[in-house]
Amino acid sequence: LDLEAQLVHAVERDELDLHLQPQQRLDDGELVGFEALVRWRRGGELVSPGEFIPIAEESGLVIAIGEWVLERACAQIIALREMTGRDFVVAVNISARQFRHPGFYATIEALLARTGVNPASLELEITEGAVMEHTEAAVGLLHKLRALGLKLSIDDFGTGYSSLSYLKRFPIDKLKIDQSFVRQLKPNSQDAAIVQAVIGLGHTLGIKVIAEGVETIEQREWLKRLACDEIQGYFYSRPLAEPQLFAFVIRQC
Ligand code: G
Ligand code: G
Ligand code: MN
Ligand code: NA
Repeated sequence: LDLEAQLVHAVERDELDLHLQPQQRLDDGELVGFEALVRWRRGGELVSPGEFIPIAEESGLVIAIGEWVLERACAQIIALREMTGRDFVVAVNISARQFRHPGFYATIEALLARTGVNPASLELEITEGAVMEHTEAAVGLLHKLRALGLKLSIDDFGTGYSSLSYLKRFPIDKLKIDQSFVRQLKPNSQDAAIVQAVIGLGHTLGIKVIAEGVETIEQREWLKRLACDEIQGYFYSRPLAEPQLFAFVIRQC
């Protein structure tokens, strides 16, 4: 059976897991949120979302998988709140097709009503590609989602066809600097110049900036010096499944 045929049953057979990768604020070192990353247990092997999300996107299965992810993310927001008394932000990756799906807004609205989560605890990560096509509709939708109280971020910032003008028109809370700019980050490098420019641009527009793929203390220190707001990456923590996730949170709180 090919991946697509098996993926059809992944949700109903309970083969998906949601791992959460912690995000750290740099000025005080606080744990502030998480990115939700889906995993597929296919038979005995773990299939990476880099492999199956494009198939899900192509076939339309990404709508059902995306709803499952949103549902689980809200359940985790509630569980984390019960455990710590704090509201953490959980960021969910929204694929281009999911974002453009006519039922997307209604799905989000119903989810918030049903679960009762604080909307400010749910962040939607959109890629530049998803918002750059059909710009008028995208702008309208982003404003409607923002009016619900959700957080919005641009994922993989700098790798797409970034048009800087959209940052002015889109109600964005956060830019996520792609890991490709962080990997070889060192003082006086080209990547450092790009990262510094993105942070300056974000801050000028009142947008927070998080750097992804931070693996070393040197990268973290350099980002802190550049006034980057938050980091995410193996240096702080890998994406965590449930028992490790709750242990990590208890250690931080
Ligand atoms: O966790 P990992 O590095 O394997 O993720 C690979 C890719 O899959 C990343 O680009 C990530 O954004 C994407 N991805 C992970 N989880 C989800 C999800 O729930 N929905 C969508 N649309 N993409 C996801
Ligand atoms: O496209 P997106 O930014 O959503 O993808 C995030 C992906 O990056 C996830 O699949 C996650 O597993 C991976 N990731 C998270 N932290 C690190 C890191 O420090 N180094 C590397 N190489 N990958 C990371
Ligand atoms: Mn992401
Ligand atoms: Na990213």
